[in-house]
Amino acid sequence: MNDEFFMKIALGLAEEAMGFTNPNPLVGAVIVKDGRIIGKGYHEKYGENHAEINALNYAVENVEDATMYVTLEPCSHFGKTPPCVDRIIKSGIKRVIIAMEDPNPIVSGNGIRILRENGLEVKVGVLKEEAERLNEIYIKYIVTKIPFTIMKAGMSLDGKIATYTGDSRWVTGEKARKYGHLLRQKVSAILVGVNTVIMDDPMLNTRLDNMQCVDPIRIILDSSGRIPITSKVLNINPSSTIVVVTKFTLEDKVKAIREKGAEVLVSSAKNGRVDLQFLMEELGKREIDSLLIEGGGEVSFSFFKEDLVDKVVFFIAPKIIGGRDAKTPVEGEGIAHIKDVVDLKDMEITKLGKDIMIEGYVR
Ligand code: AOF
Ligand code: ZN
Repeated sequence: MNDEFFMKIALGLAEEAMGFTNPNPLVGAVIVKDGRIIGKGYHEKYGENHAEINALNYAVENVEDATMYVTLEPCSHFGKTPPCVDRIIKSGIKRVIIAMEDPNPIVSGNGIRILRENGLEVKVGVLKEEAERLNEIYIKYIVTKIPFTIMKAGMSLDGKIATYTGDSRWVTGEKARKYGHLLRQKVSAILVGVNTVIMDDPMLNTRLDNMQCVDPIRIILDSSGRIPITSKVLNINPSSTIVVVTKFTLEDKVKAIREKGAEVLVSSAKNGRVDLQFLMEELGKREIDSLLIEGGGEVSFSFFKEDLVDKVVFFIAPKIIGGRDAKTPVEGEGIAHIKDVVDLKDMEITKLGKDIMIEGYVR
């Protein structure tokens, strides 16, 4: 169908800005007249023009009587920019095709209503599922102010993330690891436990060829302050690192971390560990709309236990590692009964080189 054809183009445009708009949505718009595209635009960067305005500004012909395809309901409020609906109405556009309603409480239906009240023809719901998936982060954050949380793991077919000696480079292949970097691009922050920093000393930045990368904020859970002062996250771009400690961390260590240029967030404690509910609210306040959990197994289990995971992305390599002491993606004390386990839905399988990626959402 024609509407779906043009909406797909608008969705593709929206995706171009992945990583640059958080905590605002990814939005694309296409203007069509007599079956031809005469304007295209997307929300390129947080705080800048909305997609609709860019499409109007970049239009190569008079847009009067044309149709606009936009992946999110046009806004009706004065924010960083004036309301898009006013500009659309003024432009003479006749029809507006919208993929999804804006969950933002200050818009939510008002944009659609105003367009209709001004005599424009409005259709809502074209490629809605695709649009909702594209903005899964925004949809959760704008309503809850808690980050959308993705748990990621790379493992062998027998479910190990490393050998029993701790060797983990590399379990999955290059394509899967590249996809992992796309996930880092998509989110505002990456979170790991201090054991991962001690064992692997990761950089936790985004590395993608032929693409402008945005490095996420790095969050290290370190309740008793064991992070090595020499670790990369404290020495390379330390201002983007937040070390989350509790009152069980010595004042001297807090001072030493701060002297490196990283932030220390003193969290309330729960059973001697960082209180994750507190942390999530705190991150939400800092406009961190999304979080990628990259291990280890103890940290991942804690997030599941507190019901704080929204999505899982598992990369499975065609390898058997074995070993009763080899680490697995989710550890902790585990769950006693099958009736209580974490249930997933909307599972999707993609082949990435020799590996398989499985994505799903927590029910
Ligand atoms: C965007 N880009 O293309 C559209 C948005 O912070 P502001 O003033 O830019 O407003 C952000 C809100 O505008 C956002 O939550 C959503 O409700 C609406 N639409 N936002 O950043 C866009 N169309
Ligand atoms: Zn707008």
